[in-house]
Amino acid sequence: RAIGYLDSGIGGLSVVKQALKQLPDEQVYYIGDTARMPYGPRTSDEVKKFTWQLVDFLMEKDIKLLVVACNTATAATLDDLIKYLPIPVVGVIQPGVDAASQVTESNNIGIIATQGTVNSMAYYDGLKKINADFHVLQLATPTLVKIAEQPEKNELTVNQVVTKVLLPIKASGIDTLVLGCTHFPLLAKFIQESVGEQVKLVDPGTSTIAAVAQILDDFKIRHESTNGQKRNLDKYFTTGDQKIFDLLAENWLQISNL
Ligand code: DGN
Repeated sequence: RAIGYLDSGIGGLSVVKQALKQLPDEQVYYIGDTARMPYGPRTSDEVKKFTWQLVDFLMEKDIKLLVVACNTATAATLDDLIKYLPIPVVGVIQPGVDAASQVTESNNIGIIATQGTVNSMAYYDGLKKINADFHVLQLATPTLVKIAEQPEKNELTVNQVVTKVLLPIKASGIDTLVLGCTHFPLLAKFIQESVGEQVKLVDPGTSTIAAVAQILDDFKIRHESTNGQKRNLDKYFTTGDQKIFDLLAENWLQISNL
């Protein structure tokens, strides 16, 4: 049985990328709701409704574990999913919180995310719970989601936009920046250039997949090793244009013939 991943679009592929590295023997079923992205500006109820539709789609395919590879959907829906689904469910926020709390040395942590995630205060509250001395700066950066979804990217333009959007982060003196939207690792190179080398970037996808690995072992549902030869069984679905999606996914995951 496969592990199911969902996102509002292609962002969750940044989590899948970590899965292909850390769990090469696990089959991937992915659904991106590209037709209805972005989720960031939507109400929490609307995000919940859409997320459950994606979940139902994946559950029909008999997945053994669900990764909510979208921060906005995690913030709005994770508690319900854990409560009502008969399989293990992993979101991206708590693993991101844990990773950031371990990376920071100055206790000054920045979060870039969608408006929905920022409004939920999930990162802020999670970090404060670990250490009340953490200073947490949150910034909603919806423009970056749109750039990440663009099939053709002009590097110079992307660089200029990212630099401008992240000016407040650069000026804030944080030492750790959480990429609190799964779309952002796709822009990591530009983000790192904009905020400077002294800021460490945290991709919650990495620790999310480490959490998934732990659950697979705890529930004894990890696949036996096939040396990563199962890639042809993976399936990528989108509610939007399949050709554009495949192009972006192939590029990002560096898999040909999706
Ligand atoms: N990739 C999603 C997230 O991690 O929040 C949301 C992107 C969007 O739909 N705005």
